[in-house]
Amino acid sequence: MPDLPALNGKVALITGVTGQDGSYLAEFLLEKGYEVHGIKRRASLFNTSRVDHIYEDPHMTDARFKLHYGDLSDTSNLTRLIRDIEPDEVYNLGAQSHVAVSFEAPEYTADVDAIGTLRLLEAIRFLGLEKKSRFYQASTSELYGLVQETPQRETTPFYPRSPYAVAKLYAYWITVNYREAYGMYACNGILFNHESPRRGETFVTRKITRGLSNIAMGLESCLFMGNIDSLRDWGHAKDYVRMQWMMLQQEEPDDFVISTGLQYSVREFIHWTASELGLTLEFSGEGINEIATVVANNGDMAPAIKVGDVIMKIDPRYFRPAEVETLLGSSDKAKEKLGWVPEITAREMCAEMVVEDHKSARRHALLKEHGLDLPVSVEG
Ligand code: NDP
Ligand code: GDR
Repeated sequence: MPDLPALNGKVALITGVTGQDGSYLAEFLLEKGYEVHGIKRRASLFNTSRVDHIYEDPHMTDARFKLHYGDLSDTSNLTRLIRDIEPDEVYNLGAQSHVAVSFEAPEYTADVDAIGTLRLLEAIRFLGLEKKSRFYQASTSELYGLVQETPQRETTPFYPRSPYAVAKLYAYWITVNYREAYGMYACNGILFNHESPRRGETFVTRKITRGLSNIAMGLESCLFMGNIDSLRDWGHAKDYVRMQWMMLQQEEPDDFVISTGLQYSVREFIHWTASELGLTLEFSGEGINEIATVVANNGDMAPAIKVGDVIMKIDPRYFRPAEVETLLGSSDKAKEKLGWVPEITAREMCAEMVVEDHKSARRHALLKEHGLDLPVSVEG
């Protein structure tokens, strides 16, 4: 990364550094002068594409961004890393973070998302670092699940609706417990959905921006969706990682809801994406028979699409055994105590995501035109 400021003497450790938030947070902390350590998992293919642009050759003695192999399911690995790094701040962003997948892999999700958090907290305590290492836990609006109050705030009762959310409930409370029991500086950020061009391809916003961009360029023919009536409070990941850092800079540790206070349906997000591509859609039919048909194609971003094409259908495979129908947060506390407000709207974020996904769809289509056809994964 060019032109980093002088080191500020602080050392951060990020679990989940190869994920959406981890990559933005690593950038943010480097720009603040931190030395940043991240935990990456061993994989059979390269899995560092989100942080490759800030990666530094470890042979450089002054490298400020360092990656270590590790896993939240491995106690001795985590303890050794914390002993060696002695971080001032630990950001626990690592998780099996897909709600639908947690129904397929509930035990693994509990091990990584719940017990993984305990492993980190115990390592800090066991090593006697509880007065040095501040701890941030990536808590979630999924804790509210079957919502008990709208908008949801720090005092709203939890009602988790998936193995993911139940695991995160444990992580939330063990973080509070270590704060109260051992005086640790440990905080929960209860973050509502946040997205970006770096969002994983199987989360709904990215599935839509990527899927419709591919359809626009003739690489796919139809987007298959689950519950498009679902309502979410979507923000931009860049705004939200700023808040993760702010939470660890206070005098006293505390828990905060981070949200935009605005709510949209998945169907609206499909409309926005289509509109960024110059398309007008009409939704018709009901329930599992609902479809989206193109009624106008203005502009040149979607050369493969004709008026009358059906580009979205419902596939019940994407329904969840228990759904979180609606989420809407209030970040009044974050605004009052920390002065945090989001800067990027959901609509602006959607536009940014479409630009990036359309760029890669165009590249892909060009390769295809020249006989270099790469497979497009449409599962999500
Ligand atoms: P991602 O899914 O993009 O990233 C998850 C990260 O965790 C990846 O780096 C992944 O590694 C890593 N990871 C997965 N399993 C393990 C494991 N066993 N050991 C170590 N690392 C592991 O998530 P986001 O960046 O979107 O979210 C960050 C955190 O915030 C997560 O904990 C998520 O649950 C939580 N959250 C996210 C919200 C959102 O809307 N994005 C909202 C509220 C909370 P790999 O790259 O190898 O897969
Ligand atoms: P969520 O995000 O479950 O809220 O968890 P996701 O984008 O997966 O789903 C949002 C809503 O869209 C509905 N939906 C679909 N979802 C997916 N993935 N694929 C589809 O085809 C589809 N069709 C409709 C879902 O049913 C849901 O209602 C995210 C994750 O980042 C969590 O880690 C985080 O804790 C929460 O946000 C806050």
